[in-house]
Amino acid sequence: MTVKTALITGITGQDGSYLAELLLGKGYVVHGVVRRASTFNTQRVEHLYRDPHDPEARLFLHYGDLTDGTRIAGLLERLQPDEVYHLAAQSHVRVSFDEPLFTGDSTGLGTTRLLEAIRATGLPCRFYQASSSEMFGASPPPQHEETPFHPRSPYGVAKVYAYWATRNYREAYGMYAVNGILFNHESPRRGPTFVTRKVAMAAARIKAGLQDVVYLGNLDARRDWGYAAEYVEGMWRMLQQDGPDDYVVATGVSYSVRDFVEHCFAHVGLDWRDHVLFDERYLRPAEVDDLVGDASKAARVLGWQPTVRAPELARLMVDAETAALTPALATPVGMPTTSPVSATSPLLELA
Ligand code: NAP
Ligand code: G4F
Repeated sequence: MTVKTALITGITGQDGSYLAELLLGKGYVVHGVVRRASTFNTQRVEHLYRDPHDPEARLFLHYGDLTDGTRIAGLLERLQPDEVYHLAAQSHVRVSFDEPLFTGDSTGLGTTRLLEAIRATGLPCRFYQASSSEMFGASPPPQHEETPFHPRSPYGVAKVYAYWATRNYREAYGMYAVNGILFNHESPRRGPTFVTRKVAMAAARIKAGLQDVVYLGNLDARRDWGYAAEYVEGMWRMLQQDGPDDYVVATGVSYSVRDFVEHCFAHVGLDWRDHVLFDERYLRPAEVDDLVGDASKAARVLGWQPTVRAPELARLMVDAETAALTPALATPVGMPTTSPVSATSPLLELA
């Protein structure tokens, strides 16, 4: 049997790490693009990594940045992947209001750099674009593949551009290029400034007596939160079909931020109202009020279905944070190391 080769951009992120696990488990050789930083940013994949001199090694990492198209093209030409999963992006919505140009360059144009490199090298690979429910923005729920886009942030605008670039390369050049339109998905590996992880960390730390309060913004927004480990299976299935298409991946159920907070705090026996304070710095200039995905096409065509909903997600994320704080249980769920940032890092306050 031929061994397939995959290239993952954003392998150091939440989804990249789960996808790398999935593909290695299926026997793939996996190449990941890592951007250079002054600190190590590979914590989420360290448990998968083996010395490249080891004949058993099947995960290989390469420096590269979405803003450097020449490097991306060079990697594609050298590695000749069968499947490219393009997950890298400036993925934080609030930060995209602070850095709209960088977000447009990396999250938007970064996709065209990859597509154009694939076209120019003539590589017959399949391409996955990490599209987002944030593209629907103000369009009322439930949202599905035909729902008009109305993005509400520079991030959403950049993702709409990348979505259409993917469709355009499919239509213009016959490429197997798909958009996975994923609704919010979370896990213990979620970045600590996204609301679910921020709240799960706070609930565990407050219960342990390490802090008293957590500051949040809009508690009324509703999100369709699923479990990231399940969503990467949907990505893989999209690239195993006879032809390319676009798919929504979601649970079909939404909860408010307030609901999620309540589930996290109740799980450790606390009343959230005693510990949550408002800070306007966490509000966005424009908000996405209500996201509820209709993933019936993914269920019908891909046979993909989620099993974890927000209340269970809240519990498993709080349990992982509690375990990370408990020396005897120091290996957090699914992770070889603890959080990539300290829970008191000033960076946590920025978004
Ligand atoms: P994430 O944890 O923020 O990971 C983003 C990845 O992109 C990281 O590996 C990051 O590297 C890398 N990256 C950022 N800028 C880069 C650049 N200029 N060059 C190269 N790499 C760069 O995001 P995620 O939650 O795994 O999401 C994966 C993808 O799905 C993203 O495109 C996101 O926008 C999209 N998406 C996510 C969700 C969700 O709910 N999670 C929903 C819909 C769509 P560092 O590790 O060095 O920061
Ligand atoms: O966790 P969030 O920052 O995620 P958001 O904005 O929905 O974006 C995530 O999901 C998108 C899919 O729809 C992805 F494309 C994107 O890459 C990212 O993964 O915020 C969720 C909600 C928002 O309404 C926000 O206003 O929580 C609200 N919120 C309230 N207080 C907060 C906070 N969000 C953050 N990050 N921090 C707060 O303190």
